[in-house]
Amino acid sequence: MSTRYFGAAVPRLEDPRLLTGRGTYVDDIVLPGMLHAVFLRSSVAHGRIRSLDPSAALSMPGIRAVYAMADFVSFGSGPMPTMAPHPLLKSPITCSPLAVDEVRYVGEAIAMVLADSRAEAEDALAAIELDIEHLPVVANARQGIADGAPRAHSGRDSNVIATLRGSHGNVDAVFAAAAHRFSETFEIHRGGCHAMECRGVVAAPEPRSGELSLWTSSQSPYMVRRHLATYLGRDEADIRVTAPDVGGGFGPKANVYPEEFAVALAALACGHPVKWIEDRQEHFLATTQQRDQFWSLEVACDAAGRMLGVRGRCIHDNGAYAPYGLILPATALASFPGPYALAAFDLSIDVVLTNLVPTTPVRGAGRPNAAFVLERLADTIARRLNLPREEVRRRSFVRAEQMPYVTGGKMRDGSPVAYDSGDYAKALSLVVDKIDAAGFEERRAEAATRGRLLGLGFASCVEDTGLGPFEGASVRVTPAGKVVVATGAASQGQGHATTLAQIAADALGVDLSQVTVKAADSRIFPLGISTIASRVAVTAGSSVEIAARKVRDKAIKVAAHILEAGEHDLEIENGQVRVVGVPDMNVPLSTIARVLSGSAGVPIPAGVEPDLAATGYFEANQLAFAYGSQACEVEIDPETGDTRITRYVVAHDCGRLINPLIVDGQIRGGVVHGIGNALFEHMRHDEAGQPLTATYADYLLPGAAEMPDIEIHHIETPSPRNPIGAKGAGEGGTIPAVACVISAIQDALGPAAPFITMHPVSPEQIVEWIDQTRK
Ligand code: MCN
Repeated sequence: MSTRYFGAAVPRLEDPRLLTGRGTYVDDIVLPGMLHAVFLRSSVAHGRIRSLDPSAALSMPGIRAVYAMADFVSFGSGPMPTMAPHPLLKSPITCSPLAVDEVRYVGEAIAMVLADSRAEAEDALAAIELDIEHLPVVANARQGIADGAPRAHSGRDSNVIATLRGSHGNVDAVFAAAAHRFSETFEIHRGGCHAMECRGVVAAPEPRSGELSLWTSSQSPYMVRRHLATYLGRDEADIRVTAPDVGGGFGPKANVYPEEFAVALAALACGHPVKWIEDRQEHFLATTQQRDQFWSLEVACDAAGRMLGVRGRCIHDNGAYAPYGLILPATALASFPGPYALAAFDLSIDVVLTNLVPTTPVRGAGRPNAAFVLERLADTIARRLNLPREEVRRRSFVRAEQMPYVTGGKMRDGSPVAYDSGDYAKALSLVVDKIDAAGFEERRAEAATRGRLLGLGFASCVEDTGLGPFEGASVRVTPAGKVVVATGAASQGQGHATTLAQIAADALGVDLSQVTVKAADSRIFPLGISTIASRVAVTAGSSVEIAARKVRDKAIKVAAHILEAGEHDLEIENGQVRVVGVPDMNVPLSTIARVLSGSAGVPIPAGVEPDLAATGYFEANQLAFAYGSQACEVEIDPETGDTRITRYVVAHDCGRLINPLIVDGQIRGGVVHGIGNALFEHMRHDEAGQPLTATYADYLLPGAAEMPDIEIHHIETPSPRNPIGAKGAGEGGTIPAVACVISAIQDALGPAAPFITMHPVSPEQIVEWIDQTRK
C-alpha cells in the first residue's frame, strides 16, 4: 500500500478555508425567527433563591420570554446526567439547566431572557428582580475538608464526595527498607482554559417533524445528544447534533453544559430557534476550570537516588458540581507512577466540593499535576543527595527492555496500566544532548556577567492516549471519484480534516485533494464519543484505516470482475485499480463507484453490496502510551523577577507520525499551555468565593512575545496496539512543561533557594525567594 501521505508534513487542508473567514462557527448560524438568549447568573457563591420577578423585564422592548427552571418542567426536570459516572459517586452531583432553589457558585445560571436581539436581552437582565439569601461559602478545598466547615451544598453530610485510592506493592516495607525518604507538600493553583472561541449553542425545533436540531461548540456533541435525549425523554434519532467549526476546546468543551440544555429547553418552550453565545466574562465565570490541588507526599529512594516508592495524599478542589464525574482527579491518580518503575506506591485523593465553578479536564486532564509532583520529587532526591537531576531520572525509569511494562497502577476503569513500548531514557538523553547541557555552566557564567541568573530544567512524562471504547469512521467513494470520510470525532483545531484524509488517501491510492472529511454531524455519522484524551489519531485514525481497507478490498473485487483478472493480480494506485505490471489494464475508482451506485448501466456483480463505501470501528480496548522529555533554559532578572524562557527542547514519542507538521503544532501549543500554567495563569477567588481574576487584565495568558522557539525531536516507536502504530500527541507537550520550567527556575535560583513546590510562579514570588536566599 502507498505511504505517500502517511508521515508526510502535509499543510493543513482546512487552513485556507478557516484563515480566509470561510469557517462556520456556531455564531455564524442564523435561522429565520431566531431569538437570542442571555443568562441571569448568580452573583453570590452560595445562596438560596427567595424570589425571582421577571415582570419589569418582560415589558421591555424586544423581550419575548424570561424563563426559570419551573417553566421547563413539561419538557424535563431534575439534575443533569453525569457524563462519566464513577462507582464512588453514589448520587449525581450535577446541577439543573437553571438553578432551582440554591445557587452554588458565582456564575451559575438562574434564569434566561429571550429577545429579538442580544442587546435587548442584555438590557433586560438588570430589570429582573432576584432576591437571594446568602449562605456560608466554601471558598477552597482545604477549608471544605476541615472539621466544622460549612457545606457547599446545604444539607450534605460532608463536602468530600469521594476518596480515590491508588496503590501497588507493599509501600510500608519499601519505605522501611529505603536508604532515604523525603517529604514535600505542593500547591497547584486553579486556572482556566480560554479557547479563542467561547462556548455557544443554537437549538432549533423542527415544527413539521418534531425533531430538534442543535449546533454546539463542543468536543462531545454526541454526548450532548445522548444526555439531552435522556433528559427530554426522546429518542436520540429525534435530535440532530452538529459541532460545526470550533475555535479551540482544550478540555472544558468536552463537558455537557447546563446552557446546552437550557437553550434546547427554551427553543422547545418558545417554538423558535434560540442562540446563545458565551461572552468572555461568562467564560471566566461559568466554563469549567482545572486543578487547585494540595499534595502531601513522601518519596523513598535507594542510596543511588533511584526512586523506589511514593506515598501520600491530595486534596482536590472539585468545585460546586461534578458534571464529568471524578474524571479529573481519577486521571491524576491513574498517571502514577509516570515513567518510573516504582516498587510501591500508595496515594489517595480527597475530592472536595467547594462553591467555585466546577473543575473538569483541561489539556492534560490531571496528568500535568501528577507529572509536576512526581518530577519535583525527582528533583528533591537530586537536590538532597547532590546528584544530577537527569541521573535520578535515568536510574528510576522503566527501561526499554522491560516493555510491555505493567506498572501496578490502575486506569480510571480499574484495568491495569501496561505501558506498550518506548525508550524513556532515550528521550531524556536526546533533550540533554540537544540543549547542550554539557555547555550549560559556561552559559550560566556568561549570563552572570550580565547580572542574570540562568537555569536549566528537565522533566519527563508518560501519557495514556487513545482512550476507547471507539471513534468510528466511514469511507465512501462517490461516483465522481471523490472520497468522503465521515466520523463522529469533532475537531477543535487538531487538523483531523488533514490527518484522517492522509490515511484514507494512502489506503485508496488517491490524491489527497480528492478526499473530504466530514465530522461531528449526527445526520452524517451516527455515533461519536469525544475529542479528549489525545485519542482521535488512535481511534478514528485506525477506524479510517479499517474502513478504507474494506473499500479497497471491495473495489478490487469489483475491478477483478470488470477486468476479468484475479484479485491478487490487482493493485490500487492513482485512483485506479490496475493489473500489476500492466498499468493500461485498469479501471478508475469512479467507474467502480458508478457501477456500485447502480448508474453505470452494468449489473452490480453478484454478492457485492451496492455503494463503494464501508464503515470501520476500531475497538480501542488497549491504550497507547506516548511519552517524552523536555528541557529548557530560563534567564531571570534578579531585580524584577522577570523570567524569560530562552531555550526549549522537546523529545516526544507518539508512535508513527501521521503528519509531523500537525504533531509539531500540537506539541508546541501544548508546551505553551504548560508555560502558561507555570508562569502566568492563576484563577483567584476571595473568601466569599468571588472571582478576583475575571478579565485578561488580571488573569494572564501566555502571549507569543513571551514564548521561546520550541525545538521538537521525535522518536517513532510504533504502538503495537492499533493498526496505524500511532500514539496520541495532543497533550504530550503540556504534561511535563510546568515541571520543566519550575525545575529550570529552581536551578537558576541556586541551591540555597527554597525548594519550589507551587505554581504558577510570579515575578514577585521569585524576587521574594531571591531575597530569602540572600539573607
Ligand atoms: N497526530 C499525528 N500523528 C500521531 C498522533 C497525532 O499526526 N502519531 C495528529 C492527529 O491526527 C490529530 C492531531 O495530531 O490531527 C492530534 O491528535 P491526538 O493526539 O489524537 O488528539 P485528538 O485529536 O484526540 O485531540 C484531543 C487533544 C486534546 S485532549 C486537547 S485538550 C487539545 C488537543 O488535542 N485541544 C486542542 N489539541 C488541540 N489543538 C487545538 N488546535 N485545539 C484544541 O482545542
